[in-house]
Amino acid sequence: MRASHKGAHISGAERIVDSAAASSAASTLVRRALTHAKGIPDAISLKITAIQSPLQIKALPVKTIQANSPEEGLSIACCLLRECGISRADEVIDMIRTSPPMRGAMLVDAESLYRLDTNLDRGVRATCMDAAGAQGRLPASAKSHYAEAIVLASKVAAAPGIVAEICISDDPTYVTGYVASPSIGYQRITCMKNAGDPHGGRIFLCRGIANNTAPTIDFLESTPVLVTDVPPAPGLSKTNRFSCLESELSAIRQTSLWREPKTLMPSGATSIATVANRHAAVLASNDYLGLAHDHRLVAAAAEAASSWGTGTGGSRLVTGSLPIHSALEHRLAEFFGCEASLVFATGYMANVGTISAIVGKGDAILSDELNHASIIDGCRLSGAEVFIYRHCDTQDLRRKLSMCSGYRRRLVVSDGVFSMDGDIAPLNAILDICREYDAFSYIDDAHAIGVIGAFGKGTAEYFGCPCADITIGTLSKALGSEGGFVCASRKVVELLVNRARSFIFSTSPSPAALGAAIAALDILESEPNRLSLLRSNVSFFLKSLANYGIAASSPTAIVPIVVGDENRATEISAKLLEQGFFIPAIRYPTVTRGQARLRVAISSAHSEAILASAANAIAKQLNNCYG
Ligand code: WAQ
Ligand code: MG
Repeated sequence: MRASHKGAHISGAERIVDSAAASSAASTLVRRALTHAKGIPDAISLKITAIQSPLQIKALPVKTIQANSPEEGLSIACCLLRECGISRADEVIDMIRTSPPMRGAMLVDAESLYRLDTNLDRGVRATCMDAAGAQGRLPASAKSHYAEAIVLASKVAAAPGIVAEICISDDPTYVTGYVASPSIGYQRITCMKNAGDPHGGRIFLCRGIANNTAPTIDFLESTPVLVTDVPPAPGLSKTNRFSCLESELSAIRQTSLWREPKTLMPSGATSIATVANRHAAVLASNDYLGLAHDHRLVAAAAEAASSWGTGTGGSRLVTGSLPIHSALEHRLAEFFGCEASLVFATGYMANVGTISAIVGKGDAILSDELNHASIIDGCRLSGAEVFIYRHCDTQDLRRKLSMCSGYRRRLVVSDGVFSMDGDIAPLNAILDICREYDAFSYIDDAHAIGVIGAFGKGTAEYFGCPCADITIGTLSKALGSEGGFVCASRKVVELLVNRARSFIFSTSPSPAALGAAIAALDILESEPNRLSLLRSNVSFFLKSLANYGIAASSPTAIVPIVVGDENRATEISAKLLEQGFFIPAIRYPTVTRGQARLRVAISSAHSEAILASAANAIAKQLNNCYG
């Protein structure tokens, strides 16, 4: 097949197939002609020739060599040509670099470097060849450089008198070329020219045929050849393909921001585990009420799994909504006193999906500077204009919001309890400001639920004020399960079902997680003593720290102990683990640079003995480091 436009060549390709497959091969080639990147042809010529039993030739072995620049690639090619016995290899490289555009290859004598082909504008064309079997076949439209080149090079290497071939593609986007010969095989070189350079060429180097080139040219142009055992298209070798990642990784290592999860073997209780092979008290978990190991949650999860299965099989909109999904949502709406609720697979998804569904281009978001990453990501994804106000600074919020009257919608977003600082957003003041400037209010109560408020209902209950228009919660912290949820009006929830992409395109939470969450809400309601235990644990821990002269405060379960330097925070955390306390160091980007800290998470499951010894160990470490 040859396709052209106004006489100019666009594309060409050939196939060798059984006669029975001729018509389908023909239509494949025509389709390719019509969809070639170089343009739409005004003429396609298709020639079908009958051939008898083509010669079978085994494909050359393939190897890929990484080159980082055209200079490097060409010097590798030069070395490979020398390996093939071409002593004037550097002159061959010059020839191919300066060759005029041709449809075929130069046939060059390896000793004299004279051209032996006679049509200097065209060169010699290797044709009448194909890969045997489906492997290595041309895709219908796009040309596969490798698949074509390995077939051509394998035929050329088998031609009488040919000792080596060098090739650079004339495709400006394709910089990989090769040197091939019967002795060295097919050696791909990943960079032979700069991207964007349309220059390419081929040289067939030969020996001993200067007086009679006919058998060689005849073989190249007219002998039917099927190339067998074509190796599949090679990627670059792994080491090369991933080497750019390695430099990124080593950069992270050097900035002392390297992260690696520690293996944790639970003991059956929230407060104790084996962490990185060390028996340790755990002061890291958001399981604030010690429910994740409560036998009633475990039983509820098991029961839900046995009734409803372990997985939901997809998004609720596609594969259906289980009764246990709506059971939990009714329970959540009832517990938090809102019209409706919607469960997401994670709290992260609840934030990302909800924010980007509620606001978009033409809207304004006012976001506290210390909001959780999932809020930040939701804001970015929404396409709304984002204005950051100073942490819990209602004056700054009001000033910025007052300048947003020109936007379609305004949304004020804040954590209820800030995840790395443990302080509480001034919700009542925020609600007043939202009312004044006709803005939606949005509170993420992930670290508030099960922690603050008389019944653990979060920030609104804590202040005794109405809920925000939209409240986000998670099932995964004080509720000991997994997943996120939204509490809002029915309208908001209906909008989310239709617009929140993290809801629409995620598999819905598993029955086990939902069952455990329902059990957790029951316990939260029936055992308010857990909340008071958590609170007395927090104040006991703060008092213990104060006894060592460490000023820390928190109205919630999160006690940040700011160290500052990232390295030092990591070191202290590692030392504490050696002494049997798992207290993570929190660093940038979770907190501002230079604000690295130990984040102590208190649970009702901690004993006072654990808290006292943890305070003691922290004090020793801080004194060591400061001293
Ligand atoms: N016979 C002889 N020479 C040819 C032929 C042919 N059938 N087709 C092209 N040439 C010459 C012509 O001068 C071109 O300018 C030059 O070769 C390059 O041709 O493993 O795409 O078709 O990934 O652009 C190498 C693949 C791809 C490396 C080479 O060559 C790999 C390529 P192109
Ligand atoms: Mg080309």
